[in-house]
Amino acid sequence: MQESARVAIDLGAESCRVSLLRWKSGKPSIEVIHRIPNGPVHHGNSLHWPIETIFAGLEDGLRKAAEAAPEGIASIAVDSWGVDYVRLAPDGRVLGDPFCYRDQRTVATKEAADRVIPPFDLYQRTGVLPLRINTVYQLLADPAAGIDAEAPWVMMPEYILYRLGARRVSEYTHATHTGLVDLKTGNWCPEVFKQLNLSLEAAPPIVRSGSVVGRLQGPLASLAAFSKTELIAPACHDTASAIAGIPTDLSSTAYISSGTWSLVGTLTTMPVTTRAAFDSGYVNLGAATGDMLFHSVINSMWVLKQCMDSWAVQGRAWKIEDIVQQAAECNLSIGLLDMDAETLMLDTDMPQRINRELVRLGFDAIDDVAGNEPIFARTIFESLSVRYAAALASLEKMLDRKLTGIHMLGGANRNKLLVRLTEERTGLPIEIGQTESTTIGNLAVQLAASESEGQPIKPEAVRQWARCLCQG
Ligand code: LFR
Repeated sequence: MQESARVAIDLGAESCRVSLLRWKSGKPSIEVIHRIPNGPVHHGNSLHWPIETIFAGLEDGLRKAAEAAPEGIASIAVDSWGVDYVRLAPDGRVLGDPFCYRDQRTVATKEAADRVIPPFDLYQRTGVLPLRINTVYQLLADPAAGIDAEAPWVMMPEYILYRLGARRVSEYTHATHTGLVDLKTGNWCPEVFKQLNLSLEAAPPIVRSGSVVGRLQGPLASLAAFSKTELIAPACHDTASAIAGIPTDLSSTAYISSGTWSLVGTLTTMPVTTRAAFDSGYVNLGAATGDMLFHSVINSMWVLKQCMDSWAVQGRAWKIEDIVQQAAECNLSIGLLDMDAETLMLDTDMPQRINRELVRLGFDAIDDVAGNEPIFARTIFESLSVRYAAALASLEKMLDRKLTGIHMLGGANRNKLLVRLTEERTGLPIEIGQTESTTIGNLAVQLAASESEGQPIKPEAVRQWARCLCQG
């Protein structure tokens, strides 16, 4: 009998993918069966995710998967970017489109929270840097937007699972990015909820990566391929899934997972919450395999994507491959941006934001006219590679570990220029990993869960499945 298929759903800030794993003569084959564009949308002055459009697109993808896999689909698992969540009405329906983390409402709530719990204290308790985007500051901002602070919430990928028939849960790796999980217990930190006057009852129970959280229900469940489909919480945080998808040992290697954000760091067995780690901008987040992701969260391709969107509106559309190629040929002396500048995290008018930043830092502005787009791109890549090198230098110092290489994942794999600049600035060789490592990690956790008989998944099993899927 043919081995059952499995579905991995990866929600991305720029596009969402439905991927299908099938087995042919014992060999895995993974196909992106459906892709839907995504991006935050403006409702008046605020930024949201179009949840109904996303869900409808995923349903289309799941129907395609059912058609393509007559052998049946054993499980579905969902991961996404971190920190955003959906609030639910008593009947389980969504209380409006969820906010996007870039919405500026958290500027005020973060300041208020910092007065109650100093950021370094919160860091020592939760391992999480006080990034404005974190769930904790968003939950605090809900009442001002007229949202009931007692309304139950659920993070985005767990919401998709919930809507497909699962119970409402918060998966551990993803929960750690909220800023509300106690590093010592791996559970919600009741003191932080209390000090910030947040409702602990509104938070979902935390479950381990690889937990079976229900069976597919509703109209899709009537399709033959979905008659026995389990819903699994993978590492619901996409970065944790991406790292779970790396088949090689990371003990002396750093990872750079590069997409909308770049995550630059390595795996550690214990959290590191020293002053130096805090000052260098390193977070400690849960990994699917029991250890910790210790990395810096760096604003990344968002900046270029925003520029490209703004040029496209003016009839200056570029393909990413073309702009990268021309950026590689720019021989100008170029300014360097501070990639952590708050203004570069916001949306709209990115070329102007870049120019204001360049001038603030003492460099010349770039004329925002047709033909100069690759200069903007080159400026972004140069600045990113400098930021990567700084992050890795402080990593070596903090861990007192010599790094021997970098494992690079995600979209940047296609960007030879960024790879070259990063090698030059860091002096480290780069091993190019999978572009879709998140999907591999999502599936590896599903496969490890399927043989764990309800027990915690074994790190070795996840790595073994990742190896198997990468070779497929
Ligand atoms: C990457 C990512 C990062 C997280 C950022 C915001 O997609 O999940 O890990 O810090 O998005 O949620």
